[in-house]
Amino acid sequence: METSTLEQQKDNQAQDFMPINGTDYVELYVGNSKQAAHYYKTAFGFQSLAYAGLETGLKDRESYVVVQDKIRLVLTSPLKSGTKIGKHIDQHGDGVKVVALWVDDATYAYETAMARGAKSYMEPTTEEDSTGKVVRSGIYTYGETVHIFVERKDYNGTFLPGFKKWETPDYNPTSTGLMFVDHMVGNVGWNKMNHWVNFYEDVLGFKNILSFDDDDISTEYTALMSKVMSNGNGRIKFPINEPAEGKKKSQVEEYLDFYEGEGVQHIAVATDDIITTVRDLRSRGVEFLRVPETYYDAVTDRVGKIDEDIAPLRELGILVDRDDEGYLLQIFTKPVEPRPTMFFEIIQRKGAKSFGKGNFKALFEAIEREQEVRGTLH
Ligand code: TYF
Ligand code: FE
Repeated sequence: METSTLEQQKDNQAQDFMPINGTDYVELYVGNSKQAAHYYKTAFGFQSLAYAGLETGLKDRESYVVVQDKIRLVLTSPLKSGTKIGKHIDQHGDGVKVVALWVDDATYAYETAMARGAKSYMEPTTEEDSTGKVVRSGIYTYGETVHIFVERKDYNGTFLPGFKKWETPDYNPTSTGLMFVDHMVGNVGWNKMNHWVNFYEDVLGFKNILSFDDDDISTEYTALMSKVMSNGNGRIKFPINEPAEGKKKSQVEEYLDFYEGEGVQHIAVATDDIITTVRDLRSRGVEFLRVPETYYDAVTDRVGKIDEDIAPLRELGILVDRDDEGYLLQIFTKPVEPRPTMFFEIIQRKGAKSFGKGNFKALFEAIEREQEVRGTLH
């Protein structure tokens, strides 16, 4: 007997040995956390949330936490030389260290992942303050990136114990409409994609929901391969990219060179009004990649009728793609640090569960034009 999609979904969730509620926070190690927090407030519309550093008794590091709807970014810098954080920044530049996952039981998550072959980053640790307790534990993923499991069911504080509320009554830029992390992409080394696909399957119980080979995603010059991993309830989606041989250096290879290792390539954040969000972000100085005008001459033929007018999409450089279930709108920022490494994607899904395969060629050609300007396309 055939099982319906709904039954299948229930079945998948019943078998899910690693239930995850969503992304808890993303921590970036950066050269100047105070200024980075200002940038994410000013340019991206995040709000001040929490602080830990000298004023809370820390001696070696300082973190600012900013929030926008369900998205929490932690910006962390060292307060002295010779720290692990400082070494991370020296090797990689600013970048994502922690992709934290919200779970109901961080001890169970850790023990299960460890029994299934994970490498430990942090044993289950309980931290408390007057509002309750949080249990955190952590495992390594690709490169020096880690997943921290966060159990906060018995906690009522602002962010985590050890942080105090960060109040900035004189400066609170408005939101730009960013709502939650839709997906986060990892760039891994040559022929390492399947290794990390197996890691997410074996250790965390994720499933491979989509695959792109170098024929799907090759331009005249560069190529890459990608597999999208999803947890049981679909709230966590991690595409994994590896470089493929092309005539010139692929964007994944450029990333690996400049990041000096594997790491997070982009953070895709969801909005429910991409035209307003992108117009706002641009007015605040966020820089986006652009595809040629001719992209818009062919867009209606390719995706059919959509709710939005083409004119503002063309004006702002927003891309559109369709799959069996609906369509999506997306756009990519330029890298947000000096090295051509991490960037953001803004995405609005209107039914589509895919990742914009129909845009890959135009997008990757736009990335190549940036590589050309940097002198790294050879
Ligand atoms: O997450 C994705 O798969 C899409 C497409 O360098 C993509 O956003 C893939 C690779 C890349 C940029 C975008
Ligand atoms: Fe993406």
